[in-house]
Amino acid sequence: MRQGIIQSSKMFLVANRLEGKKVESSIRYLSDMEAVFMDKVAFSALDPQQPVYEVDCYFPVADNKSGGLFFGLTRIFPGKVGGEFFMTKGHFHSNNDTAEFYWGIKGKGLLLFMDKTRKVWAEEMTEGSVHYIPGNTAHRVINTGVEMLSFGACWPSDAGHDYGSIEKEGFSARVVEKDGKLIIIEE
Ligand code: M6P
Ligand code: ZN
Repeated sequence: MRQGIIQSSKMFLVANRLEGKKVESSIRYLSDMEAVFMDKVAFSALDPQQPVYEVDCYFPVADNKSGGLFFGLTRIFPGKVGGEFFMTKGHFHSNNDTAEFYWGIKGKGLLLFMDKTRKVWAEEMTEGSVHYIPGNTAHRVINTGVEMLSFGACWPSDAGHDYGSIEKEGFSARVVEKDGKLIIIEE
């Protein structure tokens, strides 16, 4: 666990409980997310090595095994590309009809849902908020605040990640700041 980036005592508690467990950590940089952001000119002016979010995952059973659960801790840096806030890539589950819990730990954001008909809706993510993501629903978290947004996740070990359609078609809504106000632009 990279203790240097842990921002709050609550985060520390969660991270501490992962100590000694087999944790797999990954970082997504701007360079991994070119297709995600709308403003290509603003994107090209930014440092591609800027981290957008980092994830620590605890996989107690083998990937794809049914019956188990996985646990994730995600931290999204504050930042924007043009007016658009930093966010996760977002995904459906490969095993489509599997659900997930997200919960807010620190910071402030929006959890964006999108079903297979591209209908979108959102829930506010704050410290202590709990979110149920039903099956067949893509999910993405957006950091709308000025500090790190940290959230927990728990999902079935046979859910899998399907990034394909989101990479190709994106979500049907974007969250941006315009004239100091947060707005959701729908397709
Ligand atoms: C949560 C979980 C993980 C996911 C991570 C980042 O921790 O949903 O499964 O990988 O968020 O989200 P994404 O995979 O969409 O980049
Ligand atoms: Zn998921």
